[in-house]
Amino acid sequence: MSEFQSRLTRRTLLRCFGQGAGLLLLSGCDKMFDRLSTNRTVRSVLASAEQANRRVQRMVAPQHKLAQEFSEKDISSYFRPNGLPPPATVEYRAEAARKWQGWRLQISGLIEKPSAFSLSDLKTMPARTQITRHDCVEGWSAIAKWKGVPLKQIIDRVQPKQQARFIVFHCMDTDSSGDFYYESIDLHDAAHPQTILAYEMNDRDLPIQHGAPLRLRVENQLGYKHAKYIRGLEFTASLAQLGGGKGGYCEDQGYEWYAGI
Ligand SMILES: Nc1nc2c(c(=O)[nH]1)N[C@H]1C(S)=C(S)[C@@H](COP(=O)(O)O)O[C@H]1N2
Ligand SMILES: [Mo]
Repeated sequence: MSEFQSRLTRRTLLRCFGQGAGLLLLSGCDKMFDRLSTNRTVRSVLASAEQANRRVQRMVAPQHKLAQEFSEKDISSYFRPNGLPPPATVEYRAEAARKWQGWRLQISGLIEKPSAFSLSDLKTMPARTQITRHDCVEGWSAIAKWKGVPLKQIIDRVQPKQQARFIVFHCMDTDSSGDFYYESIDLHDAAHPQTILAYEMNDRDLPIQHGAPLRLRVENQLGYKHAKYIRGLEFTASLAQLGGGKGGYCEDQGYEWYAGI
């Protein structure tokens, strides 16, 4: 890796997870993964430890375990916007100015009914509101109220094929090298009652810095799983063919795919 590339990677990581405390953590991680990526045995041990973590969670909670919900008085007065900057394209800004009238949530992949939903389509579906705590891997948390469509309803409408195992969230924001943010969860977590596609935060339209027009809330996992600036959902059987092959932007840089809390 050239010095320029390694600086670029480090800057990307910092953007992904913020600054300050993250710097120490991530520079350690960065180095560790440089070494680990050349060591296949260690990598497969790590991967199986991650699977074990998911298996243990599923054993302890074979049904859906609900994340704690809070009351209005617990809502944080400040909720830190984090990650990559909002999409900088002309199209994104123009759509924001038109209140997303031309934006569509495109749903593709291993489904019987490929679909596209407008924001008002989503808003006419039965909604769920929840006050939950967001935990970022970097070590900060904040509580907010989220309103959106349970992902389960979308799943029921588009009818996944037998082979579908994951939902990939394609986002509109990119890092400095032009790579798009993306994330994925399995169909089990996607059907969790608190997993919602949120279009409101604290009784207002989702603000741009928090992922307008639509973001994921997957309350049993860490912050980086909560994809913002969503443009499409893709149902897949595997994650290998996307991005760096690890199922998400942060995962491609060494973070766990299953970020259970
Ligand atoms: N599209 C996109 N989604 C993203 C990120 C990002 O950079 N781009 N950052 C993730 C991280 S690390 C966190 S902690 C949360 C931050 O959400 P917030 O900006 O509402 O605090 O979004 C997650 N989802
Ligand atoms: Mo995060």
